Amino acid sequence: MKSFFVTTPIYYLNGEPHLGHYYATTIADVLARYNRKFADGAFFLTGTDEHGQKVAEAAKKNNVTPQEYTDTLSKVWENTWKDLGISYDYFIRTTNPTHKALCQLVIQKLRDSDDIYPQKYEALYCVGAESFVTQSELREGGLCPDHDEKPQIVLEKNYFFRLSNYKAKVLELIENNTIQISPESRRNEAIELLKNPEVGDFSVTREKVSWGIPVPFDTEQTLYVWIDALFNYMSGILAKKDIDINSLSLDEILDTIKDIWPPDLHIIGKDILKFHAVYWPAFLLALGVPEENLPKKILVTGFFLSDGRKMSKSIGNVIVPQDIIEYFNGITDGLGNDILRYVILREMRIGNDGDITKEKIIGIYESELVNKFGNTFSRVLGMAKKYGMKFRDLDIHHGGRHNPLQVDEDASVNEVEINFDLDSIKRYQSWMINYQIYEAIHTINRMLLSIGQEIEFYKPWELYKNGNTEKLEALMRNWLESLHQIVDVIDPIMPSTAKLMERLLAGENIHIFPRLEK
Ligand code: ME8
Repeated sequence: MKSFFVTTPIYYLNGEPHLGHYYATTIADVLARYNRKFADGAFFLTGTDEHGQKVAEAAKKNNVTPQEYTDTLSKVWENTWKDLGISYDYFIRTTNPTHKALCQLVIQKLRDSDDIYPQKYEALYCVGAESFVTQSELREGGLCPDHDEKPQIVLEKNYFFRLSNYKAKVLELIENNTIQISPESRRNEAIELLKNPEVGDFSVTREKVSWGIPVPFDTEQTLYVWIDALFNYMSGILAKKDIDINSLSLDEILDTIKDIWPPDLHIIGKDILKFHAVYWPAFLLALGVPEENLPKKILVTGFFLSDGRKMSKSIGNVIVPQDIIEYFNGITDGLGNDILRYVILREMRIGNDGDITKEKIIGIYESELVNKFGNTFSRVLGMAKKYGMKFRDLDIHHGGRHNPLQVDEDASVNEVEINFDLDSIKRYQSWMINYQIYEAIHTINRMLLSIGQEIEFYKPWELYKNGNTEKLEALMRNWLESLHQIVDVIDPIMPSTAKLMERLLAGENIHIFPRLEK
């Protein structure tokens, strides 16, 4: 059985992780955890993009060699994800020897098949974006659209990739959804790019950038950092499996990773759509990778803004997740990271831009985590305690919640909107299978709301007063089972909270989301 293969972009090492990187990585983490728990397992790959001009310049600024610089900083990134409980299966560095060997095999194969050719040319290059830009893309003042930099004029001999030979095929694969792109607006953008005659053959090597993977057939050249970067999605699996690729063909290589390859989901920011939706499939096709072995889906996130602009290391307007996490760690029992995860996934529908302020986070914390999650748990568990019923004693079977109608056949369900039934879990799963975490969270909120509505409708305090124990027990069993199911569905999104909730259900006297002091 193939596991769900999910990737984040590999991040440039010209700074430390900020909220934008945390966002993409958290989405991947939630989906990996979901698939491990509810489906056939996951392989979750993340890492760092270590070559190229931008990283070389950052190293120089710090008076160290690029290798020393990347060794130190990649550890910072890896440790940040570890500290945040990000459940990646492998952390790929593009300075990894297996990665380098794969890239050299790739460029050699492209040369042998005449998919690349040498050419002299002059163009504009933005180091911040590690990308060639055209005059028409520049902002006012001749600046790069995403960075406060004037592009450099580059005059070099490079090798060019014959993208023009593959554009029609990639277009067909996107139009017939062999490669899915979400949201729709980004799919349309990719289609536009593929129809645009200006998007043509492009340079895949650099002559004057020494910090890169050497081109095996031309000692003057290194690989363009983006070609190098994209192949992390393949080399990451090979490195994890510790496969020596030196005597293998690409077909044999793919055969060794077929329990994971192809990628089910690439999570990327909207700034790197062209590389993933146009260049990446074109390279794979040029290498002879069959259609069914191409990436299945590209999920394109919007930007976190700060002061109305993209939060960016190059611009320097970043918010780091740790500041927010520490604040909430001070209030809760170490749930700061979970709270931030919840808020960013609940607040930003994937694809939209957004900003997160401390006020916004506090608002959502109070209205949902305190008032819905915390409140429902303490209400149900408080009643169970008062009525002398323990979770254990009620013979609760996982997933065996009864429909409230079976509890009281006379009850008029029309009088109250009862949404929490066995379908809620299915609804949650269908959102998650479609990577709609925002909607999945909404479903969980509806489940909590329904428990509250049922309590108001059945008035357990009256049943207790009237000595209607049988009905009271049946209801309490349902509510406790509902809480158990909430723990299951919240686990991929807020794993530490789920653990605390389990302890609560086991009878420990703890408080998950305390109210903030005014
Ligand atoms: O582009 N809001 O790396 P990178 C949301 N190395 N997401 C953001 C963000 C923001 N303000 N800023 C960054 C690169 N990101 C290449 C990728 S992949 C083969 C190579 C996220 O460090 C977003 O997903 O500049 C973006 O695509 C990613 O960080 C990588 O940014």
